[in-house]
Amino acid sequence: MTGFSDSTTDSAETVSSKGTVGTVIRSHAGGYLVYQPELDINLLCQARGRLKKEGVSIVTGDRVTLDDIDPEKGSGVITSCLERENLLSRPLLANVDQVIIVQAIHQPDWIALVCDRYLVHFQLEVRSSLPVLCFNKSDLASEDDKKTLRSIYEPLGYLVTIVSAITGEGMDGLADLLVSKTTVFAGPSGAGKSTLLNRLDPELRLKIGVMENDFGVGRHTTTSSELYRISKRQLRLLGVDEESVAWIVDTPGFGLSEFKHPEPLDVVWQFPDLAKFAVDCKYSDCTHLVEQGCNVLANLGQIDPTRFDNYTIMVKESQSEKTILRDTSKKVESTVKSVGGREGKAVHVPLLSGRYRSKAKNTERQQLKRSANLVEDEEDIALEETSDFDSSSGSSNNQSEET
Ligand SMILES: Nc1nc2c(ncn2[C@@H]2O[C@H](COP(=O)(O)OP(=O)(O)OP(=O)(O)O)[C@@H](O)[C@H]2O)c(=O)[nH]1
Ligand SMILES: [Mg+2]
Ligand SMILES: [Zn+2]
Repeated sequence: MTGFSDSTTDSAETVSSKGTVGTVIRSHAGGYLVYQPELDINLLCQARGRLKKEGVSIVTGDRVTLDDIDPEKGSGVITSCLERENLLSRPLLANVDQVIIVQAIHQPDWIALVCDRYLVHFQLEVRSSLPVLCFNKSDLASEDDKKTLRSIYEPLGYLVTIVSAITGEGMDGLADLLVSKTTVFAGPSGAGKSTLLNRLDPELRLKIGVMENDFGVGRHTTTSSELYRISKRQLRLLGVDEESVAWIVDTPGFGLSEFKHPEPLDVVWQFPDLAKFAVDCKYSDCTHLVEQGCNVLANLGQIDPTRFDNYTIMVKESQSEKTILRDTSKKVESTVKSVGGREGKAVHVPLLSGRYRSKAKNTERQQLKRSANLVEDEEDIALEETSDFDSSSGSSNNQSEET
């Protein structure tokens, strides 16, 4: 891991000049920890006052220019933030090269819908690279389980890697994927993300969850995000021969409300197995769920039924999210009304607040409808998100709110 180097005064003078670049590896109240590669040093930095005044936000992963570096004190000043390649919303993180979605094969059992939710989310968040699928706890899995997982996702174009953080199976292949990149490890709580990262570099000493029961449902052991550097030495131990480092980020599992939804008509483009038929669908506004003559429905025989079910659930969720947003914006509009004639002569006056008038029947009805929809949706989700290895594991896991 990164340590303070024994830099000389010469190098201190060199880096004092404007334009030295570093990477923010952690931000916290009152400052930023910035890695400066030429000095191989972590610096505790403040943002220049001007940046604060201009409201420039700096987040973990940002590349920043530095001034007034003092290697002895380990301090510096951030003078500007370089343009970002991308920005993840959760965790708030800039310049991510790839996302590895980690799921346990068992304990907790792998769930196809959860897997598809993570795929769609990160395809939307990081458009420059397809997520990698990493199935962990191979020590608990049968050869059939592993074959099943490969047979579902490899034909869709995803890279599938099967590992065990406990036995070390597949870890060298995983390390190869990280070279010279910034990689986010995401996935359900209890999948073993932190354990995997500790196996990649034992010096990280990330906190690991203690499994509650035999089905091992985790409870968000990881709560904040930071960029960690895996050293050349550690990568060499894992069989990587390139002279390079890797940056990795551990993240906590998502709650259901944290997944991103595309517009209902765009969900299909996040499912490559459906998209290849959707491009030839003759309707421009087709959800590919019910329409007569839809080209996706005409080719259902070639689509994995579980994937199609998951697609259906996500379109419906996206539709109901849109309805809620529309209802909310109608409510905002209806707080102003236009009085006093047509064209330009009308004035807009705020409506009396709810306190001063009786509740409109319509609003009440909408609110009731909305809560009924939500309850129905949540029940559907809870019912649907059960293990997809039921037959092999002999167990059935209800999906908890936090995945
Ligand atoms: N059998 C087995 N257990 C594992 C493996 N990897 C992790 N575990 C166990 O799974 C549990 C959860 O591991 P964590 O690394 O905390 O999981 P996480 O994905 O980081 O969870 P959150 O931080 O809550 O999102 C721990 O008890 C680990 O010991 C593995 O390869 N095999
Ligand atoms: Mg963790
Ligand atoms: Zn269609």
